[in-house]
Amino acid sequence: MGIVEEYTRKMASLTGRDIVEPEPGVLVLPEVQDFRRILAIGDIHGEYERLCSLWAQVDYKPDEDLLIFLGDYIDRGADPLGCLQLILEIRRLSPYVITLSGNHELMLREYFQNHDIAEPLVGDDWTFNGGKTTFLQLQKLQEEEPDEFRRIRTFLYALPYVAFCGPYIFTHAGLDENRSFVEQREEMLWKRDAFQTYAGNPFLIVGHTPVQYFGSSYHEPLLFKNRVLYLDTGSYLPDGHISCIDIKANKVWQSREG
Ligand SMILES: [Mn+2]
Repeated sequence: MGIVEEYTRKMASLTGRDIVEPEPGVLVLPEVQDFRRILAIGDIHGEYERLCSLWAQVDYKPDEDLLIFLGDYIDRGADPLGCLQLILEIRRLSPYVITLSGNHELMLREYFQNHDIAEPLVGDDWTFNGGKTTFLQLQKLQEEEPDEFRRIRTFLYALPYVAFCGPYIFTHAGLDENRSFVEQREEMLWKRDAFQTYAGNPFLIVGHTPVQYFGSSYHEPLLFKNRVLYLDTGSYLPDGHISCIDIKANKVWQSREG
């Protein structure tokens, strides 16, 4: 059974305000009417100043809002650790702050399958894709504040891959609605072609592929006819932003220059 059919059925049997994890990596969230706003934030990539300038505008209300981070908190920008610590602070405010994994968090986890934080940095896919600053910040943290390092590490290893919420699906990069979760678990963090291949139901919200990929003049979240919304607005690009959308009201906030 495909992922959409399977979890649409599971959602139908849910009651109350529980968050259910029917299998590791999959979250089924309460219905949309339980929240005033459904907020999603796209790729961040270590851009701490931009994240702060976005967050200052959102006016997040822990008792009323559902907030979903779409992954890629680390790598490329100057302060990935600052981003992780701010996201952890925000997460403490409510159980309805969801932090999905991006492919960069996946690359980090794969790196540490073969390498140790206490040893010198080794070149691999992750470190060549912007992971160097992340590694060096984490290495310093491990030396100076081992408890804080463990808190961050625990966070990075416990990120779900996809969240279902009523008529919406949130994941980092894309999905194939006809395949099961296990058949596409990692691919969902890398896929770029959902704007061509996705059948359109439920509404799919992704990051990963900067809107600038579709044309250099794009800076705002991009909605395709097949109901896939691309929310990565090039966080680390010179003219890029980090974006937050309220899906219900179709309102967008973006980071200011910083
Ligand atoms: Mn990505």
